[in-house]
Amino acid sequence: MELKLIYPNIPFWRAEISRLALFFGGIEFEDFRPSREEITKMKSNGTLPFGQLPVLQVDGITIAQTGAIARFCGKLSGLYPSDNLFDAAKVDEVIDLATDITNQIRPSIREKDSKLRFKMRKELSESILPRWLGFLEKILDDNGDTGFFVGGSITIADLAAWRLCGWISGGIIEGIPKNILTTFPRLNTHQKKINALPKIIEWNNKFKK
Ligand SMILES: N[C@@H](CCC(=O)N[C@@H](CS)C(=O)NCC(=O)O)C(=O)O
Repeated sequence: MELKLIYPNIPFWRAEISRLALFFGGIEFEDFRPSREEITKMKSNGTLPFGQLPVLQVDGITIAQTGAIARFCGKLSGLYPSDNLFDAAKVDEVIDLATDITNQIRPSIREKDSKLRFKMRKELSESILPRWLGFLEKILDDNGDTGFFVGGSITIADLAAWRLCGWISGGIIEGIPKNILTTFPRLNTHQKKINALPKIIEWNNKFKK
């Protein structure tokens, strides 16, 4: 099976979840990271069914939507529960939550007026994100001391939440403090746990500048 995953050269969770799932599973794929010009071209020549990225091409046939791609890659790599409907649904829940949280932040990224943007980021930091991150914290809490979001081992839910929280607390979204996770002990520990996985270290080293 020939796999080509298409997303810009940034470690955003929407693409990293699938890139990493394939990497963890030792599954070969083309990690195509198009330039702006290439994206514009793909938007106009029909390569992107919904005009959005990521997309995954499987033997030349396109799958769009982050969750669909992630589940496909997770099933291939053994990072998506294959024999437990409940666990599979709980993994989906985390991925959908990551989408909801991203959608809370998105309007502030699109806002051109810096004053307004700052105001939006203040509200995100002080009330919106603490509330939504609290939902992620609760899922970890409900899963006991495994340290994972679902079941007793890593799934694509952990990859999604890890990269999402890494983005939110990474200091790159101006106005959102780096210490935003400190009041969420389970999420904090989860970040450290995933960061320390040998496969994650190996992956990060590949892209170190
Ligand atoms: N529903 C889509 C949303 C994907 C999405 O918003 N992708 C952004 C990049 S992170 C994009 O392609 N934006 C360009 C656009 O919407 O024109 C998914 O789940 O994959």
